[in-house]
Amino acid sequence: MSKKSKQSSASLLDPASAIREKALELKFNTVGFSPAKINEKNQKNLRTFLDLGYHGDMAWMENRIEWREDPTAMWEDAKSIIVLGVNYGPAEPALANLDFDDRGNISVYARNKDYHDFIKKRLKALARWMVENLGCQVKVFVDTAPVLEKVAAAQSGIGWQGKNTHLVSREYGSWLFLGEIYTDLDLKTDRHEEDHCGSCNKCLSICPTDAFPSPYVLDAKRCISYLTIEYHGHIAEEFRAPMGNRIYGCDDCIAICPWNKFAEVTTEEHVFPRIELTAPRLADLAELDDATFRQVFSGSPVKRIGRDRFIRNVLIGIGNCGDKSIVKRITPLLKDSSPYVRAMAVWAMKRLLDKQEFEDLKLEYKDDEPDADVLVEWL
Ligand code: B12
Ligand code: SF4
Ligand code: SF4
Repeated sequence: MSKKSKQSSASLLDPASAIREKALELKFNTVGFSPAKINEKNQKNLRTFLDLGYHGDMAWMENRIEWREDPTAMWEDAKSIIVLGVNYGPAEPALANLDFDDRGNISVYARNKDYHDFIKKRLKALARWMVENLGCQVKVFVDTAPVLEKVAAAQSGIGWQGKNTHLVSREYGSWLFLGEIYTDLDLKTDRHEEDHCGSCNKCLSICPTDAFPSPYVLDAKRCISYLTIEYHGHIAEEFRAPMGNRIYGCDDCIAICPWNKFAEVTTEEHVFPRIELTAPRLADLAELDDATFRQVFSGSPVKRIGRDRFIRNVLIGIGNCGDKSIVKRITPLLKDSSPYVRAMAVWAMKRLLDKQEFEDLKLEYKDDEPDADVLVEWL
């Protein structure tokens, strides 16, 4: 019997085991199977989350709610969700950079290649294999589709949703990227995981912006990850000091989780930190123009937010760094073409200069400022 026909007959006998084996071969670290249903409690929670406006300006979360809460509304033949996790556990302590005020902290997942790209490729390879060997239909998703990925992952038994709402795994702690394959195969859930948070509250207490109204509930519009990555406007003053040097995303509530002591360091070279994205100097980042920003962040998820939003975040880090010597390097940004950049340049100046120096600067720049929001920062 040829290798292929041996494999096909094994697959026909036990599709779930064959899928798991193939997924591990394709460098997924963990695999689980969930029915293509979202339990009622989570359907209701999703609606409440949106009704309470916890999604902020992410209006796309209101689209296709019926697809998020019911996979068969998206695809009526869907019977199972195969949930796949990729371990991106860091080798170094994830929060170490927060101690270096003159450096920017980019969250662990964004220190090299964009995970969407390499995970999508792997999902497609697995899906193709399933079509060829199991004769089934498939659809693949990672992050951006109207899919409740953490809920599906918890239902598949690869982990549980912790009090920080993240999917926590006993083998990989907080460090799993998630991807899914919907299929018309009826695959039985063969794993189950309890909630192991117990009396721990570490993730809730560490949050710099107090983004958890209660355990298991995140008000995303207070979350630094939302503010630095998703939010297009001027970041409200109350969040700026707590942001510290977090210029892209935030890992505090996931890095603090005690279950990370069981996590393994990733072997995934796509996410090995690029040295220049690990602890870049804020002053150097502030000088990036559009072309150099694109060059430095080529292939990285950071590129998605564009230069202006990124420099907005960097200037908040600079306003928090306490190093007055940076003032010279950010002065040109008071005349930047983006009002978001100018506004945070003014705020950073206000934090770094003494009162008289700031007043002198105001005299020089304020009258030429055309934007009402930036004027508010001067005043
Ligand atoms: C929107 C989004 C965000 C938003 C909102 C986060 C959130 N918790 O929803 C923001 C921008 C803040 C964000 C941040 C991050 N994200 Co994000 N994000 C998503 C996305 C696209 C959708 C999540 C979603 O549907 N949220 C809606 C809410 C309703 O769902 P939920 O958080 O699971 O809420 C449940 C609980 O709150 C619970 N609940 C229990 N009791 C109660 C009571 C009440 C009253 C309510 C309202 C709810 C509730 O029920 C809800 C529904 O099941 C997913 C990808 C996807 N398509 O799923 C990635 C995803 C969740 N993100 C991911 C990551 C890695 C991050 C960050 C770590 C990135 C970073 N380093 O900055 C942070 C982590 C912040 C955190 N503590 O969650 C990973 C998580 C992997 C994992 N192991 O869990 C995902 C799965 C992407 C991926 N494919 O890997 N993210
Ligand atoms: S990612 Fe950071 S800001 Fe967002 S909830 Fe967690 S600790 Fe708070
Ligand atoms: S830090 Fe504690 S409460 Fe938060 S997810 Fe981890 S175990 Fe649960």
